[in-house]
Amino acid sequence: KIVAHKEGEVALRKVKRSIDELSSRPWFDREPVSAKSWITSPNRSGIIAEFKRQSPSKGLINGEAKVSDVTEEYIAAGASALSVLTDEQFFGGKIDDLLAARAINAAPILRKDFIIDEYQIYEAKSVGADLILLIAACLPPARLKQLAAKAKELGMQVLMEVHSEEELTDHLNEHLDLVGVNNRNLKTFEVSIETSIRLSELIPRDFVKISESGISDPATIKQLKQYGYEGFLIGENFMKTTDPGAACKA
Ligand code: IGP
Repeated sequence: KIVAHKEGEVALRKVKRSIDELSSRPWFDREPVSAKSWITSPNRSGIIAEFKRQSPSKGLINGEAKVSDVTEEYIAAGASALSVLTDEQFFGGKIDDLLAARAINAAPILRKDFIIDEYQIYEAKSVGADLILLIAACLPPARLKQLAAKAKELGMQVLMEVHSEEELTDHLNEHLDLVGVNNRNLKTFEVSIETSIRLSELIPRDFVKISESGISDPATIKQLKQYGYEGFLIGENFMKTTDPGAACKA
């Protein structure tokens, strides 16, 4: 359902703005920073702090927060990277949210969306994204690999998201930089940290391991570190408060 919706959305966006136009936008020529190095830096928390207004599982999370304020505060609080939802339909985000975050942050920014087409990768680069998300559940392995290669060609890094053993083993390829295990089942919305623990030993060492979703306390992060996780993608837990930046610090 999501993939079908995205196909339509991308087709419309392509009509409005060509890849040539995207390539001539101001941020396009910026050299991306390395998410891998920021996330593994000992001076930072490993947290990839997400800006998320709403979600299909929770509805409205935060309708007030400003993307520029929140992202700046996340980084000041020690976050290693930012994740900005750009999906409108399901998450109430927009591509300009990433642009606004880029304008005031030097830290790596993830374009968080359902990427199914090269066009969206050019679009990500044109607003200054440093890395993109590719979701194994949304893409056949050969297609995912092709899209990852395109992102690398444009100088961005790639985070591949998986939720099961099969997705992981079927989709691994040499163009990926980080592998994220989503603790949330996208079909049932159920969250279990055990998913990260179970899949940890199947992720080859060349990839930085990220645990995604449902993380709400420092003890969980400590536990995940013991299984080799270096990055922790957290959204709701921060965004549901009136001061997401302060929540990230705590
Ligand atoms: C953040 P949480 O539970 O901390 O808000 O989760 C992030 O992992 C989640 O937003 C996410 C997501 C996705 C959203 C993970 N994978 C794919 C949209 C698409």
